[in-house]
Amino acid sequence: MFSIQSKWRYLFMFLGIQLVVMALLSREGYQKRVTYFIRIFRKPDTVTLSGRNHTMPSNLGGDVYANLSLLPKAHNHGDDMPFCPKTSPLIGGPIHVSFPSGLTLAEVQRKNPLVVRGGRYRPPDCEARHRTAIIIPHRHREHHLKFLLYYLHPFLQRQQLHYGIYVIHQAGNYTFNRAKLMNVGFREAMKEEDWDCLFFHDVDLIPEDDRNTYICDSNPKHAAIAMDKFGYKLPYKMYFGGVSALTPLHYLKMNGFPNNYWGWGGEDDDIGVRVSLAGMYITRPSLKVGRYKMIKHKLDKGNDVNPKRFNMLAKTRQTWKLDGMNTAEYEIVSREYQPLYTNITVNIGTETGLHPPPPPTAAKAAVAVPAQDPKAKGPADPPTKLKEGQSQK
Ligand code: BGN
Repeated sequence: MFSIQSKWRYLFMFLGIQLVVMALLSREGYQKRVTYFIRIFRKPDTVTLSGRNHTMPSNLGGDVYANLSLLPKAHNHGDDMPFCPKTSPLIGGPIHVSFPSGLTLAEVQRKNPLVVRGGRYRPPDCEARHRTAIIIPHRHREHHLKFLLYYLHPFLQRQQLHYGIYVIHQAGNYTFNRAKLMNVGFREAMKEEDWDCLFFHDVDLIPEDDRNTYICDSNPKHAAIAMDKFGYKLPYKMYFGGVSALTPLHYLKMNGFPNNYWGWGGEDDDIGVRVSLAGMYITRPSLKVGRYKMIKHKLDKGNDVNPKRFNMLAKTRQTWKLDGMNTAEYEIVSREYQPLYTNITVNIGTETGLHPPPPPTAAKAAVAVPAQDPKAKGPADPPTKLKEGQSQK
């Protein structure tokens, strides 16, 4: 017969063992439940390191800089660094994007202490699995660039990428040529480092979800599938504008991008057509993830709509091998390693070439009308006519 005292002893022992077993078996589940309850009491835009807040409504995105303060303050680049995990634990899903006034580049720099000269970054605590170069065609958009850098740096760090940001700045005032600038960016970036993926990125598009990973697919990827200006939908099936990602091999296979689209429109469609002419197809992230906010702006000076784009686009099948990476002519004006990006200023010439001859009217006047002979003055020259697509500037 058990005494009352020994009965209690056995009961306590039994309960104790059961508790230990339960704790061991359900450690993972228990942690999840505790995290769940903790998260309920947190502010909605706090992004956790576990990155398990993916179901957050998209209008309640998190602070893009959350998590990053937890990274080691200095690099630990020894030989023994492990590879980063296949899915970064810093990923947080939707990001809150707004454009506060008063932001400065110095502030962006302060918030990104691990970014080094030229806008390069490597994860401090693991060996990145991917090396991505971001190519940004640019002219007179410093205000947009500042916001893009503010969001893009932490966005890429959360993805644990080894990355570099290149701003390709078109020199002079001649009509803007986005696709040719991207050819320049490709060649100049590849000269510097063995990038395995290149993201061709408009300066005014801010990614709104860090599950949109800036790594390449087996085929060219169109990343900006859902922009706010198109109601977060693809405007048309073949759309390839905004942000796209290609490996060096994809790029060379399609002979890069066209060099002769001066002004707004059509060049991205040409690039999309090149993808299929080169025997590849376009991949895309999901609509939920490939979301972008566009920074509002007026139509650029020097980037008028290109009226030739329809004709040119109709001929891509005949022209893609003759015009592209193999014919891109340009002159580098300067290469500056800024704290947050590499700034490459380039002369890409005009529609008539890299060193266009002086305007015919001026040349004719110099030959036919000697300056000192007023009697020799012929009828007045007609006003110089601007070429199609050329800026008024
Ligand atoms: C399209 C433009 C693209 C532009 C998108 C979105 C053309 C060629 C017409 C045959 N394409 O219409 O360049 O990115 O709109 O704005 O204009």
